[in-house]
Amino acid sequence: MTTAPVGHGTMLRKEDARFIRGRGTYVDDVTLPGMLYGAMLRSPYAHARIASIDISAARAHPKVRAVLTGDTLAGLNLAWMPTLSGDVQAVLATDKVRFQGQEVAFVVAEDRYAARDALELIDVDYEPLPAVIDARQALAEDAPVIRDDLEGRTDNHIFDWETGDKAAADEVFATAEVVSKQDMLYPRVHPAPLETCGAVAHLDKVTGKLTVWTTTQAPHAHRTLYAIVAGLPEHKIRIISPDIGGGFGNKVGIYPGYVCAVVGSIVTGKPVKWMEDRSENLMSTSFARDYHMHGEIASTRDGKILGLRVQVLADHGAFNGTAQPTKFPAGFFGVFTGSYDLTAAHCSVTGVYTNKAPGGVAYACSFRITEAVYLVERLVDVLAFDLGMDPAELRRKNLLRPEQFPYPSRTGWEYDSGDYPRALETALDLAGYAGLRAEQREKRERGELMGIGISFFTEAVGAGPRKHMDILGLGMADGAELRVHPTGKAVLRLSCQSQGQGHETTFAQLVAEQLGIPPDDVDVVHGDTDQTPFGLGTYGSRSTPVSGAVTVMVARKVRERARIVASAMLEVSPDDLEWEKGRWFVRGDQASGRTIQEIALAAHSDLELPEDVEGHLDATCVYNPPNLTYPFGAYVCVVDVDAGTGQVKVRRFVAVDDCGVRINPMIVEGQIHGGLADGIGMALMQVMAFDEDGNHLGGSFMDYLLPTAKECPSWELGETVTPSPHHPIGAKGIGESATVGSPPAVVNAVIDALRPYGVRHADMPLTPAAVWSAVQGRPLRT
Ligand code: MCN
Ligand code: CUN
Repeated sequence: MTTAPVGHGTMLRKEDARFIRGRGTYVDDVTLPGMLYGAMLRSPYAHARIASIDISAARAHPKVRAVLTGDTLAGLNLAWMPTLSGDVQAVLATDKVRFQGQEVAFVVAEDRYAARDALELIDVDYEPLPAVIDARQALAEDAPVIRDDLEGRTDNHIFDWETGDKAAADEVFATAEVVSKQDMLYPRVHPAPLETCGAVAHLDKVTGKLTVWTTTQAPHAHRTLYAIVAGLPEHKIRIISPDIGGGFGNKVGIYPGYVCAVVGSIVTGKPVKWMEDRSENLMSTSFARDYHMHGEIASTRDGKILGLRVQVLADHGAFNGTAQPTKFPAGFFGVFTGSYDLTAAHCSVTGVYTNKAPGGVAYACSFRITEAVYLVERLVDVLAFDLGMDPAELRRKNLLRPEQFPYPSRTGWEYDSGDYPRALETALDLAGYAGLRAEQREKRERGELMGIGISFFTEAVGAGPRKHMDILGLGMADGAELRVHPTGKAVLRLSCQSQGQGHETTFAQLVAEQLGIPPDDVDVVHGDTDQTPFGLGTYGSRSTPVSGAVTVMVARKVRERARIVASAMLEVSPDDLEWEKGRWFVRGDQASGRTIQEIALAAHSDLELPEDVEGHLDATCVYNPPNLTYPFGAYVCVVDVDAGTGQVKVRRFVAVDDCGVRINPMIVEGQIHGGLADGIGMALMQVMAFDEDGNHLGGSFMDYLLPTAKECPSWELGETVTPSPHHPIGAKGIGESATVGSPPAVVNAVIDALRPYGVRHADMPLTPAAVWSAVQGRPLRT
């Protein structure tokens, strides 16, 4: 491994010094004097009316300090809170419970064990109601109405949304030589970070300031939401996001437990910690996907793809709590035309309520691009199946060509840059595609099942632009502040928030590259609203596209300030100075330079500066991106399937990613490794399943399976580099690419393996039972 002392390039992660020694500070490590502990009582029913709640016995417990119910909160006008999608969600249920695991009462006690014990003393009288579990039944005439709290509500419909040109798509389909159709489900899954969600809330009665240490990917957005919900001014609220043990989208929203910890602190006058356990995390926090999709693809007989038509039924659970920009109720599903050159496309999405946990994005989703990529990549393979064509050949024929960029998509997106054929060829070469097909032919003759799956994806990451994208009215921009100390050491303050992505390293590298100082001389501060500039945080792989851009800009601003100081030092006009990494020098006189460290010190000295120049190098910036960045990639997966047991073994996985310029290649590869493992998890083993009464069947890691090293091959990575034309260093996001791109590659490989049985499609997760059923011609329905 090489180490680059300055600038971009692989260097070990600074934060690992504390993480691998167990020295991180996570929310549950925060301990305050006099701190109390909260525990949440949750509904055992998916749908039930609450007749009464008796908390007298819990209150009488000697260690209990407070018991909150929906009624207590209603008195404070806090029983309901706004969701990120403009709906409301019960903090503690007042009228009904609407999913199993919903929050009903909150106990604050002197220790965790007493708080848990006291939950058992609460007596809730439930009147069970029929539950809506299957989204396909949600709009039935006789379906129970879940959200009768909303005025005038007589059904479970949330929204209808469409994109593309319906008339143009219908015309293409009416005349197309070939139309292939497929229903498919992207099952409900969960981001399942190792650290569950929690908060320590402390309202200081003297200063009136509320401090919340909490698991959040977006501290500033959370602060504004607390301000709105609690009616406190923002400067009286401080959100601290300490080390985060994985987010994967799970920590974007605000959960009832956080609000209860805050109210618990207000009521008791003490700090209150609430930390959910694994089952609570899996059962009640943001799920992901749950998209029932019907896709149609039109093409010529020789495989020129002409159009796509898609209908989606989106299961949003009991409260519409999905996190995505306001104008996009289906997230960025609108990029479902993927990486292909086609004539017309149309899609409609209908969102419905069901008696399941709220949420809807999360799990490295790029705002629903995961679902979109899965849909189009399965459809292309279904078309290849119907045409009897090689799936690599079919993609080759239809991928966008480099000269089409910037490419205006059929659904209104502008792909910034790409060289798709090169990425595909690189992946096929690395995989040895022709050789694999030859091996597969031989194996098939011997009756062995081997499959080769390809996927090609395009993502749109880095939300803003602000004029198109906001969350609850907050435009999607980010700030950065760079302070340079007299000795030339620097502090970068950011609005985004690492959950394991290595920001303390890569953002230091960005500054180091711009200023020509060692990355170790740059301290990165994030995750504390009192110490960082406003911005919308980390999700949708937006940190590099947005915060990364503003970091480069603020460092360049510092460099320009340094130029003015250097010109005073050297007694020449700033125009006569030239920059070389780490120093300004007089053009034509290399020896004349001043290093950035010398300049920083001079800026704080008695050096005479032009009147309009303050005496330091510090700068701030806000960045409102002009467009998203569009990373892409080509994946090839090779599987062996045991026909007798239905067991799938992923034997090889080749991933060629293009995220433009890479700041730290090692970190980028780590992001890709993680995402590829996610893909194996979703494709082969993960689903949040429910029985017909709405009982959650995946409340532990015994039932909801995470992939381990045993299920993963040794990843084979390749790369191409197509810079983003509008990002200051040409970087695009990478944090979700592999999670987005890998599930269809795995599924396509398994379906390819099952070709001798005539299998054309089967839904994820392709567990041994699902594979076996598909082989029997009776695909499982989740
Ligand atoms: N990077 C780089 N060069 C690039 C692009 C990125 O060196 N061209 C680096 C970045 O500087 C950063 C990392 O790679 O250190 C990821 O960057 P980016 O793609 O900008 O993604 P974010 O930092 O915004 O991270 C969010 C993304 C999301 S949305 C999910 S979900 C997810 C993911 O990151 N959650 C993760 N990866 C995760 N990785 C870990 N370990 N933990 C999570 O919770
Ligand atoms: Cu959608 S999961 Mo990530 O954007 O935090």
